[in-house]
Amino acid sequence: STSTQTRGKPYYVTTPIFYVNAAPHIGHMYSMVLADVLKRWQNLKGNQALMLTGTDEHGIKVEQAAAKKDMHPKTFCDETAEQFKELAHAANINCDRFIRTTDQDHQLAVEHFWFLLQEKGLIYESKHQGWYSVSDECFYPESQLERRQDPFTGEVFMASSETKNKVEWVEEKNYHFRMTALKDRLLDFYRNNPEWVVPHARMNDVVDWVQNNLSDLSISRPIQRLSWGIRVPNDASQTIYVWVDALINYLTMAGFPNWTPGREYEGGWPADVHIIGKDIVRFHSVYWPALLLAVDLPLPKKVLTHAHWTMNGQKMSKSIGNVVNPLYAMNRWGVDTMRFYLMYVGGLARDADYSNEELVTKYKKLLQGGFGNLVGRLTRAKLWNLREVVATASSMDMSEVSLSTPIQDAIVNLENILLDLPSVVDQHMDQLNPVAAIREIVEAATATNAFLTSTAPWALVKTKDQNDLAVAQRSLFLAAESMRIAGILLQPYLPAKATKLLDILGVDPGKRSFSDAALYKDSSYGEPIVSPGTTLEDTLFPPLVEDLDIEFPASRA
Ligand code: ME8
Repeated sequence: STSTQTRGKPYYVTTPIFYVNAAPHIGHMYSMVLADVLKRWQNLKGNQALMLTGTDEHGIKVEQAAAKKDMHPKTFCDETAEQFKELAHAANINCDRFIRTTDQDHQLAVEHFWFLLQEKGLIYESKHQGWYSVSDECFYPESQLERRQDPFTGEVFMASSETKNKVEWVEEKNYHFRMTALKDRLLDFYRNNPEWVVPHARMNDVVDWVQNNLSDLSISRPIQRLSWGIRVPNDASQTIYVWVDALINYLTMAGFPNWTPGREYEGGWPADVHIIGKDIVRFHSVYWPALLLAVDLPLPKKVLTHAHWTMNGQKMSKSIGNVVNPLYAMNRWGVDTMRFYLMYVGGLARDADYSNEELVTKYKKLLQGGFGNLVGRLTRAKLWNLREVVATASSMDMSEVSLSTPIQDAIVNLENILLDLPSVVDQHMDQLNPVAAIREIVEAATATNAFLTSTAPWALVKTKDQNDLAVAQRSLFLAAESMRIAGILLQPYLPAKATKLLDILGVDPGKRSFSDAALYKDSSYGEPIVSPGTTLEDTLFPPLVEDLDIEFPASRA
């Protein structure tokens, strides 16, 4: 991948674009932070990287939500899109574009894509009848429906057995995409790329579905039923299906269709990874590759699917309303605390239940008790000066120092952890597992705390013995190295807190890239960098508001 990088293809990561039918919640922030971490990781390694997020504004669902508020759809979209933008900004998401499907260049990209499909003879017109879910914006085959009853009104209705959302019978004339023509190519692609969908277990469902359920896809709606969307080129009586419109956003960002022949990759396409929730796997792993194959465009390299945040075991959802407002949560707990909690506890394979109690526990134990405590021990001790420790210990002749066996073993043990840490973290990132990666970093901090407890440098410096002093400096230096390396590796996760950590340690801002995260590579630090507006007394992980006994309303929106 390094060679493609230098040839000019930036790394390119996307989130889903979010429906603007309601305000954002923690689940949306989770997708954003995952993408942001992957992008920042590439930057840390010196690679150019692009990240895209944005809003999905067309379709029946949004049209109805606007009507409910008696607003013009565009005015309604402007308002909610602003909230998602605010979320991206507040969560420190380093996106290169916030796309809206109402953007002019996107509309042109969608129209162009439609022409290409038509040119290939893959669009035909026919009568369509089936069960449509407005909430999911898709048709379901009879086999995937169940009869449900509204607990309040007693009304009996048909619903998707997967999402439990209501469906309605629809008969209309519309355009179809001859997706069945792509069946063999899709199955070949899956066979040749068995690791395409991450985690792997979700790939099986995809293959199974294509083998057993693939049919042609209805890709337009009569304007009587949907007018809020992009018109079918040359047929003003039809609106393009919102999912076709939405998926193409990933190409719009990459500059499609205004590409210089031979240099198409410059805009980032093909995407390195689409990050999506497990609820939209079929759209991204069946419809999307089918559409791309149809017009001979390269497919995204990976689809990273994540599980859901639940609230008391139930999926958090805009329609149900059991949501945590991320802006409120960040305000209360801090931006990086939230990013940490989401990344550490969130599930790629399995759902995770959101809980403020757990958040507070993790904060205290891992951030305050881990990194905060360690950095405090290293820098605020009245017993030593970190700069002096680093300078002395890094040039120490160890053959002159006598180490007890337990201390010797403890040093070797921690050294081995730190020698491996950068590459272990990098491998997890390569496998799109930032959860496993951050857990390794946290474990290194835990090991470092245990190391300091066992070597007890604070006791050694008091004995006035020269050898004891050397041993103390030696072990403090190793602990400082651990924090320097962890601080560098944490930057993609906790951009502000990791920067502060490295400032407190006095690590030169020019020495904070992935290649600097090597044991004993840097001996120039130790003098704290005090940035404007802060003082040395500011703790890295201060007590949470919860600890201060201030009354706050429940965190629900
Ligand atoms: O599906 N836990 O938009 P959407 C974790 N517009 N993540 C969650 C979540 C939860 N409880 N709820 C939502 C759409 N998400 C389409 C996508 S893409 C071309 C079009 C996240 O507003 C998750 O990433 O319903 C999910 O896939 C996305 O929000 C869906 O957001």
